[in-house]
Amino acid sequence: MALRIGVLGTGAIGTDHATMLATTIGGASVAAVFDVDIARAGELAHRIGARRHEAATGLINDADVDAVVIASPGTAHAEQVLACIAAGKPVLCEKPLASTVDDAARVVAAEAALGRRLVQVGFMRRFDPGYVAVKDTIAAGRIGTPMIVHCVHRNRSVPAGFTNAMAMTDTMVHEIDIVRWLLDDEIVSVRVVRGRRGPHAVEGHDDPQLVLMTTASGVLAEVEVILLWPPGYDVRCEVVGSDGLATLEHPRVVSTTMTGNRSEVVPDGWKTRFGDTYRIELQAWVAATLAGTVVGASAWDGYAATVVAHAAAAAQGAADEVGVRLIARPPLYG
Ligand code: NAD
Ligand code: ISE
Repeated sequence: MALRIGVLGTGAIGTDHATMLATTIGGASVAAVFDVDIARAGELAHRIGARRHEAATGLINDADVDAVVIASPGTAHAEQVLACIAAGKPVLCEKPLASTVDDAARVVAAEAALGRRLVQVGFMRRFDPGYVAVKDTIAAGRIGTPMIVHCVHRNRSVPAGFTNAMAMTDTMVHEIDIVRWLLDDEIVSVRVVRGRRGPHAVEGHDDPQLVLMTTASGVLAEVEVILLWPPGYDVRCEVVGSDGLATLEHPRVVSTTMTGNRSEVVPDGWKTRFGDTYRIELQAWVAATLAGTVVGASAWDGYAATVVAHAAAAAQGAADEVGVRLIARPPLYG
């Protein structure tokens, strides 16, 4: 029988996830949706043949909902994940796990007290074929000892209301997770430097910013973050090892060669760049949930990323590096 899924939040990514779950993902059906924007939720519910709920808790506790996808804003995530844990329902929560370190720790504590994993955090890059190949290359020892990671995260735009801190907690948080995952290492300190403002920088944003993170084993991870870069959405990653390089290639659908010119399309945003990655992530989540297991980033990973992201936000205004302090990792997370 198909997994009956409830989707909380039917905005940009919630609509995409719900549509994919209803139409493309094997073993899945969308039973119900909820959004505080009732009209938006109703339109989606009608289009995909799901029911619309009046409240998030109603959807989570609905006996005809087996598992939940959370795609509401980050500030709503922790309470909704906690309600899923209380109801014993598997949940795929979009990043970030929580909007404060305390809330992320509450989620870890609740899941640890339950004694079994239910939470996957939507760090979809862990399912991206390119990032998986980089990880496999490192794990096979082909580049020797990893020493430095170079990352680039250039957004073409960010939504209205996006704050300077969100450059760390909403955008750079992807690099925090990917560095921890690629290296199987914790980040212990972070430093942020702002650069010369370009003509496109939004008022209140330090744009661009360079972030330098150090891991427990001493690897340096450097990230260029630009929130508004009109040429295109551009995500890069290169790991420098003692004996080689692992470089993430841009997924290329087509390149055109004309007289004297070769070109390829540049993605216009995360939907285009990672469209197939979200599909792979959702399929893996559904398959694992039906099998009674959990894959991908755990609540612990979501917690650790939140701690580092908030240290980075604190470092935006600091001259020195900011240290990262994690609580003890509960045995549930290995
Ligand atoms: P959005 O603003 O387009 O959509 C959010 C929706 O949630 C809106 O429709 C809003 O009305 C609704 N909402 C607000 N409060 C709610 C609540 N308490 N319960 C249910 N719904 C509520 O935002 P988005 O771009 O879709 O982002 C949603 C989440 O997904 C964010 O956490 C964001 O960081 C994450 N996201 C992740 C990726 C990724 O690459 N993994 C990409 C985009 C967004
Ligand atoms: C957005 O929420 C995402 O998660 C995208 O993957 C990221 O590139 C973007 O910066 C975020 O705002």
